[in-house]
Amino acid sequence: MPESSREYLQCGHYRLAVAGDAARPLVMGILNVTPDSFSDGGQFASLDLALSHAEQMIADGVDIIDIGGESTRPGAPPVSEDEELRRVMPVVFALRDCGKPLSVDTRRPKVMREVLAAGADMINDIEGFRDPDSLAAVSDSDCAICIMHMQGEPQSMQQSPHYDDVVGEVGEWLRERTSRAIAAGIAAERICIDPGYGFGKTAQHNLRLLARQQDLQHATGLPLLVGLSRKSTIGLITGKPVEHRMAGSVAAALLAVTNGASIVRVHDVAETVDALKVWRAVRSAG
Ligand code: 7PJ
Repeated sequence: MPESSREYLQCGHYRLAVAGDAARPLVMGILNVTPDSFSDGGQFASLDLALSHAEQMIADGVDIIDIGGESTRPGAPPVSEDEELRRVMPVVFALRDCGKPLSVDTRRPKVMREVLAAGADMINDIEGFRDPDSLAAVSDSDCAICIMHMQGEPQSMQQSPHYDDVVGEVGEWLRERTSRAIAAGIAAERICIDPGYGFGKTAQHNLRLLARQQDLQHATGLPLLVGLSRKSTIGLITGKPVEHRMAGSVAAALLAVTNGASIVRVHDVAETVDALKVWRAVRSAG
């Protein structure tokens, strides 16, 4: 990983090594509590199922649990704030002492405030904290934030994504958003950035970003978090439906890490953890 990188990400009371000798690639496990989520079909909609899924991820070696109550798949209908809170809060309360940092995937300042008060360690906002109140909602805590790039809105983002220079534009946007976050009082060691694979991007855009991902890391000097797991670009390359994209997703996670990612957001925790162990063993033998 590049020398200019920050060595750790402050994540609530956790300090996660993300570069330097103490670091290894980290695995963020996806815990959806959305009845209409596009890849696990609401399988974990009930609290009990969500908690047993979390327990399994912990046993499998997850580093961060990312709890999401709003489906952001292309064309998904919006979920009300009350419904989002109703889905997410019980999971945060139940897992707050599980020993792993809890991230919450939300775009709403009110949800951010409530989950942080309940003990969440990280806010993962797929809108990159565009809502004017969202930076204020997180500035008074020591949570980590993930600033993700998205072109457009989830309902329409895949209609006609366009860039003249996707790597340059995404990098510039992330840099600008990061400056705003720092100006709002958020320490740089609390921030990671994400190119937002699949969010207002064609498969060609995603592949170009993945191939040149290191440039994004260099543009900001901040740790990169990336999510490619089961996404449609993997489906397009392999010709596989969403339930058969595990191997393609693990390959993409390894490439993402090779190209500078510090954290990979995945559905298949056990498989990704094993693949990264092999990756590291080879790396450290070099
Ligand atoms: C991402 C996300 C991603 C971050 C989703 C899915 C769609 N958060 N939330 N990065 N994707 N930070 O899981 O396929 O790529 S929802």
